[in-house]
Amino acid sequence: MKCKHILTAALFLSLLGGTATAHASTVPHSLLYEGRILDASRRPITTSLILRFSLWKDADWTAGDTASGSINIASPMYGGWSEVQAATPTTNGIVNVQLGSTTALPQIDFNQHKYLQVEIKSAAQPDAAFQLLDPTGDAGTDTVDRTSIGSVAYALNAETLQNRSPGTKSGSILLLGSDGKVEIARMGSGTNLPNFTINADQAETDTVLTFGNQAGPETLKFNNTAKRFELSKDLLVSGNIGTTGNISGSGTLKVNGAATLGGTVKLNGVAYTFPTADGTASGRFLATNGAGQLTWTQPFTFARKTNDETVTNSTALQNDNHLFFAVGANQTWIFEMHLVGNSSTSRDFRFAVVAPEDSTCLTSVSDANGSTGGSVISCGAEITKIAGTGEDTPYIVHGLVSTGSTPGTVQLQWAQNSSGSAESILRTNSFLSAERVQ
Ligand SMILES: [Ca+2]
Ligand SMILES: [Ca+2]
Repeated sequence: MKCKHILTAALFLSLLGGTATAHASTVPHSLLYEGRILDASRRPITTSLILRFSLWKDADWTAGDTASGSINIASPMYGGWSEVQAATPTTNGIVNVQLGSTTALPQIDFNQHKYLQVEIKSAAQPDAAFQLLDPTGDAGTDTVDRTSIGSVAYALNAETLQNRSPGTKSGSILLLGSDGKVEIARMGSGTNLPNFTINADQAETDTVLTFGNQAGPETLKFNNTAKRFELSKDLLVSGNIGTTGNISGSGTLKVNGAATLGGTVKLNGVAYTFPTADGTASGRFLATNGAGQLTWTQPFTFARKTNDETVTNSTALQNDNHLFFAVGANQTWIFEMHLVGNSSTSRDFRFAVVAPEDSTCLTSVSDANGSTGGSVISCGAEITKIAGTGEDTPYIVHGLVSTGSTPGTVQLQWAQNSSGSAESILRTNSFLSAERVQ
């Protein structure tokens, strides 16, 4: 290759456009080539030209770098990029060409793209061979046949930014991993910021924080539709859990420790309101009013005589000292008394069971073998002539009391059926048991 008529008088190479603060993708990925084309008599060439540009590893053009007039892409010094452009110089022979406009420039690697080779030919002779635009004007004879790209193009591949280099040391510029993401190993263990926001631009409906682990990732998600946080697995809290709203779930509520509940408790759709204090004695039961209101109650009651009780010279019914029990309003009780009485055959017994006002009563009395007895169907009515035998004799009193609006006491009364000085006695440990049935 010879360059008899053309040589370069000037050559400039500069980066096109862009600013230091622009994002990398906004930097025009091209280089500006500017040269002044003169002929052998150093007169400007102003006719249209065809220029071929190529990048190389060294400055020395050798014959093997061209094969049949084309760039030999197999040459070990070839940088892997070339393009052909048409250009018409100005009247001074100045030509400006934007490299990369027909064939995109590669990512600049200065181990591969150190030198720019420029070749030209007249546009009027497109079939002619390209002529090397040799900086030293010897058509490739010496080892300086190409132009060093120089530091200008480093703007496309800067070694430093603000005097900081890419790397993994303190102060280095962070490099993205192969997937274009920050490598986990390069991420710090935390941030000094007091607040940290994900999905800060609110571009996504839901926000998900994922925790990787050996079994698989688990997530903490804010479900924007349901307006709630959702955990993909269990939650264990060492401290307390507080809420101003409801707690609901489709699973089983398990409490290994104590549970404190206030207000009502709803079971199987029924709301129960519990008493605000414990029962007044052992053995009390909770009873409902049919509307879920629970109260402490004593469905069974018991009383016994703690000493003998004696009546003489009286047929006036008197309260037994021991055999009575309390009843509430609107309750129904059944009772049974097992008595051991001793009255002479001439004195006998009479009995009655009294109850609060508005109550109804049914009472019967008999001895153990059924040889004497009687019954009444009103409260306080007397059952007379219950025969005495002159010795200890078992008697049984059965009955039912149904109260009205007045609570009070159901009381056994008794006396001699016929007055006399002989003692009529009810013995110690005679007893009653009563059961509330309504
Ligand atoms: Ca050479
Ligand atoms: Ca040369």
